[in-house]
Amino acid sequence: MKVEKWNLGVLLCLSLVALGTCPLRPRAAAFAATAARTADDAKRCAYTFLIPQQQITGPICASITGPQADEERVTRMDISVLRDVLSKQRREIETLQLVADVDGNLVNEMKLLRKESRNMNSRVTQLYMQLLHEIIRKRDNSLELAQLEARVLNVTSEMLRLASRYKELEMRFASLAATVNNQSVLISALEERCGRAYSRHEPPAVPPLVQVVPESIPVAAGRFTNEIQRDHSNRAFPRGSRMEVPPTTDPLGVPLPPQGTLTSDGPFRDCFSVRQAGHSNSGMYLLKAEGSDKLIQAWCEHGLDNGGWTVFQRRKDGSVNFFRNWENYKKGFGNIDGEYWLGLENIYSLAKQGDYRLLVELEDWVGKKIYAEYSSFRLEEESDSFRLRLGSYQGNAGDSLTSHNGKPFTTLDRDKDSFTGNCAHFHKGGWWYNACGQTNLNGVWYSGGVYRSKFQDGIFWAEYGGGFYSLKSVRMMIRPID
Ligand SMILES: [Ca+2]
Repeated sequence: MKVEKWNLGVLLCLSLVALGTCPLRPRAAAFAATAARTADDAKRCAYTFLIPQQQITGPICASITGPQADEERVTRMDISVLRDVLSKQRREIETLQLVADVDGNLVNEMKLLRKESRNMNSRVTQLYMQLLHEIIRKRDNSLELAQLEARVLNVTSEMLRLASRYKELEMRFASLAATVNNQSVLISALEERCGRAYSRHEPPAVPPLVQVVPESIPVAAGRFTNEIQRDHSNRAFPRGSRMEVPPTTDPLGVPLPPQGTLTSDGPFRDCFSVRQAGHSNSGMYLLKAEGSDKLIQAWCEHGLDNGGWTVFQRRKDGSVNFFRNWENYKKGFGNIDGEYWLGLENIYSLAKQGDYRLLVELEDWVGKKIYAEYSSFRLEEESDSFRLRLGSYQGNAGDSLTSHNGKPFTTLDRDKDSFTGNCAHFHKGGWWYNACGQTNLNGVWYSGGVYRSKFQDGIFWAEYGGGFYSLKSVRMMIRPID
């Protein structure tokens, strides 16, 4: 019964479809008749449907709205278009996927590159810093190098200079050595001749040694010493009979003179005039003797016995060689503020201006000062070899100079003494020798007092210490008689 009803419905439907008013919905129609594929076919209804036998258990619904419009129908073409579109979209999606994958790879790559770039940047910065450091270091190095080069150049030039100087000195040395050699030869020849001369007559003449005052030489101090010494404090030299003056003070009881300098005043006729002009400082002054055009630089001593003393000879430290020839003794030599000899010419000119007296000041190696004063002093002119003219003695040093009174001056190259040989050779200095004498204040400056030598060639004053005691300092000075 039911089957019949279903079949009836289908038929009805088909007929309605034929009329274009099939009540079945497209889905239902498709479901019901898979064979009806196209709209044209449906319109024609020329198909035979084989509907399976199905038991209808529920009510059969018929559509009351009628079939849908054609444009809303899904056709095979639509589906195919759709499929095309889908496949196209799928391809596009695949393409996009591909692109996306590629992009992703690119992004990763980009990230890696960025990271690498960052690393590279830091590396570049590091290298840049290193480079900068290197540049600075090299600049410093080049500066140092330049300095070193300059120093090397300096040292090289200095070396060259020294080398040339050395060569020069070597040549001079060679020349001096040759001179010395020649002189040695000459000396030996002369010695030989002397020997022959003496052997024919009598034994070689050596000047008689002046008396040594035995009691004046301290035994404990060591008798023979002429080595250069700096410490003389142990060289005691007591001389009992002449210890009236304390060792540390001046023989005339006046404090030691201060050092002075040459003033702009002057020239003066002598140091007494300097003193009278109001100058009370001892020092160098410019003098000009009456009747002479020659200016004389001399040391004026104003700290001794009211001052006004013109110092013409001074020994104090052995800094000046006094073993010199006539010309030197005539003109003068040495340093005005140190050891010096004013010159026989100058002494002569000064002393002939009036009546002068002479003061000889002596100092021993314990600092004791003694003096010998002569009431008058002058020299004869050069033609008479500056013969010494002395007055009477007074003082505490003993009179060792009177024996030289009236004697001409002798130097190593001008022998005017009364000895067979030249006293200046034996006593190593110019002096008014007799044959040869009791004193020579122009001898060798021996340090320490008692000295050892073949001849009495020290600065000795026989009456004070004997011939083998060399005084520490001496001064000879003149002043007009009051
Ligand atoms: Ca002689």
